[in-house]
Amino acid sequence: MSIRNIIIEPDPILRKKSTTVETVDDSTRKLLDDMLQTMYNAPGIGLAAVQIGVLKRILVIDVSKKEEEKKPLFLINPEIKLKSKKTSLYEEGCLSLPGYFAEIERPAECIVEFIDYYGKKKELKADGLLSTCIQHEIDHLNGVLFIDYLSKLKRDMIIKKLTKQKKSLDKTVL
Ligand code: GNR
Ligand code: NI
Repeated sequence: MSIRNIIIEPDPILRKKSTTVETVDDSTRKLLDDMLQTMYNAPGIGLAAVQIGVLKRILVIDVSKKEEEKKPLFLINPEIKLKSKKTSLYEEGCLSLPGYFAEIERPAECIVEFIDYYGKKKELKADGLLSTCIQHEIDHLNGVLFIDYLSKLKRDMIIKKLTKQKKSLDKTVL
């Protein structure tokens, strides 16, 4: 297992649409294991493959609390089957937008169909933080970031600051 580099906005990769996984084999499971380790290391509660530069429809999620036992979820080709009319607000963050947080409104509950670690088709009904996280991660697979739900003014300001951060980092590295 290895920790991979997380891609930070702005980066055109984050805006690409990820492709469907055709078969779940050992290389898929190696990727899932690397993603989980990268997510725990960050630390974060979810990670989409695109965030480590792999344009495949693959997610890892673990919304268990620190004191609780770990509950990793592996979702391949996730598809939202149902979204509740009721919405909820969560303060969202993103490992690709370090240091930025915003309250985002999304359907409170959802039912998601996916393929698991072993290649089996599964269905999951989610609410609370898990529901929000699943929707946040599926957005990544479609090139969408949570800042896309903010006003253009706020979004542009965040992107501008991240661009500056990257430029000054480039200078330190050079
Ligand atoms: O670690 C994360 N926390 C989080 C908090 C609220 C809503 C969504 C998330 S996902 C985020 C990790 C990440 O960027 N996943 O793509
Ligand atoms: Ni994210």
